[in-house]
Amino acid sequence: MAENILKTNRRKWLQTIGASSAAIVFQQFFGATRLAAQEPSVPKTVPDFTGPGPNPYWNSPGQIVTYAQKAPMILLTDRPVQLESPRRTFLSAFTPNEAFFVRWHLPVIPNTVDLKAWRLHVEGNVEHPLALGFPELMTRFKAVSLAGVNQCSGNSRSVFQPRVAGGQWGNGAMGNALWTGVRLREILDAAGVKSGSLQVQFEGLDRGVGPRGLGSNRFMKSLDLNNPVLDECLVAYSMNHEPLPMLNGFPVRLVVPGYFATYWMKGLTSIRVLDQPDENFWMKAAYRVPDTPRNSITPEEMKSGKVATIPIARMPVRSFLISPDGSSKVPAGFPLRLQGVAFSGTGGIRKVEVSADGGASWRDAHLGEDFGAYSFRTWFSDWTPPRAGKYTVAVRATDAKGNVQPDTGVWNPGGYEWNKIERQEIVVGDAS
Ligand SMILES: Nc1nc2c(c(=O)[nH]1)N[C@H]1C(S)=C(S)[C@@H](COP(=O)(O)O)O[C@H]1N2
Ligand SMILES: [Mo]
Repeated sequence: MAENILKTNRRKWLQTIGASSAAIVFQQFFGATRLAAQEPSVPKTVPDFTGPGPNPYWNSPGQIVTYAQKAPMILLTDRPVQLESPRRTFLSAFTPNEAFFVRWHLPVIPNTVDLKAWRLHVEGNVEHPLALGFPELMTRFKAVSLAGVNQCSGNSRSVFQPRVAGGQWGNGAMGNALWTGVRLREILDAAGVKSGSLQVQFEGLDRGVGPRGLGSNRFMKSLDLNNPVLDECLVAYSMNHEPLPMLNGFPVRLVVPGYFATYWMKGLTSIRVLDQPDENFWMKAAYRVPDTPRNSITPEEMKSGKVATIPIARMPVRSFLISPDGSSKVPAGFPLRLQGVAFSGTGGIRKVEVSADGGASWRDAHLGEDFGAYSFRTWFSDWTPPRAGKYTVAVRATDAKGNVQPDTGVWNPGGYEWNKIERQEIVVGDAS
């Protein structure tokens, strides 16, 4: 009896696998006259018609894990939790909440938040300290929505040469969502910032000692009160029309349009107005970059110990080829659609260009819908590889300020702000 159940289940399982892999089998052995009808199987050896494989740096080579409220993600570390989004997540302009990357610094993160007890504290150098309940936050201030890319400063860190310490992210430490919330400015005005104030500090609900024993028991980041980005910041309670997943900062997080994610405080619990510069570990020691062009230096300059640093700020322009990913060899004459996303922290995307010859010649791609200056902008370009051979597809974006993606990398000890033109090898086979 038990054995029978096992067998039935095994057959069902094989059928499911067979159905989903049929397309893959067909793609990889295209040219085969027909598929084996009876015995669905997964390819065991590398078939002749596979490609060179996805760009090995695109995603970090972690194990696939499934956390509460999340789709299968690539595990970078589990304490603190760091999950990377798989490449195909970025085929659309908005990143689904369940596939949105996850990065925490401290090991103890909130599992649940009792909204009845929860308060957002506005304190420090203010006239009227506030303790806002969740319904009060939603109703007392005007609801505002904006599409915005949240990208980790260390996105793509795994390509740095020489290697640097820190989470070895591929390109999947980024995501775009429609954030809805209230303006930080309205909250600050309600509390009344006292004159002589310098910065506003944000603190999250997570606790515990940071990596290598560094940092305080609390994650805190600050922005200068005279920084114009404060007028664009939201305290967001909604992500793509849903409550935020716990791992992405439920119940509210700060949204700092155009800025790297380190400022996008999750599980925001305190907004604190300071009359002294914030010297906590996460401002004074972490997330600082050389005060040089592109925030880049050489390892030798680094060793000299004389490099002045500044807090990391806006994201440089980037673009990505999402599909094809190089895992399939493409038949000559096959009409491919090159597609992906682009964004910039310094103004919307003006242009995306693609190259099929490694950057020797370029042509304009079509841009998808414009969801605002801080959103992902999808792009596509149809391309039919004429004959068999190896092609290097490259993609480069230009933002509204005229910043063009460079063809040189950067280096800094944090492994931050990578934005070199991306390349993907595509192998085209002879189908005749
Ligand atoms: N409370 C809290 N907020 C945080 C962090 C954190 O460790 N704790 N990390 C920041 C950094 S560095 C990143 S990259 C983003 C990650 O956001 P996500 O997990 O929603 O993708 O959260 C930011 N906000
Ligand atoms: Mo980050």
